[in-house]
Amino acid sequence: MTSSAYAHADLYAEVQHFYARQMQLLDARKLEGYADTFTEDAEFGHTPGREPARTRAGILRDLHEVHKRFDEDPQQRRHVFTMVDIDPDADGTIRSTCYALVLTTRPGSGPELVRNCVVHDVLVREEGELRNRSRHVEHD
Ligand code: SDN
Repeated sequence: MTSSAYAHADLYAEVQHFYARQMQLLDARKLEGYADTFTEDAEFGHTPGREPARTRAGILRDLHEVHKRFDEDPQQRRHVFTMVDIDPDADGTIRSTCYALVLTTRPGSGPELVRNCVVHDVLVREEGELRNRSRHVEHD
């Protein structure tokens, strides 16, 4: 394979690392930290039929609302990103499509696969750091 085929190998590793940090923030319910990985004007749609959240503050409000249901139904969620395919644009924007497996484990039970998703991201760089400008999650 010519080197051009992996011209963005470093960027690919950086995106993977960004995703790992993002999902560990979400799964640890560090919702402010997770919201901080989006731009101020970001859009985030994660559930079919639910209006996407807009702006970082709106995303944080939405995540707190979605997580309220876990108060009555304690479970540990794990969002596992796989099959990451990135498409960097000349202007530095990165379109990224990947799979997200959403696993949940309730007290006394084994893990369950509860969602099989395709994630459509647009990533940008702010002050040298990757951030989501948009994320749209499709459920299989
Ligand atoms: O951040 C994500 C999410 C996510 O936050 C989700 C939420 O609830 C909050 C990245 C990639 C995938 C997802 C998927 C979901 C699923 C969604 C609703 C549900 O749990 O069914």
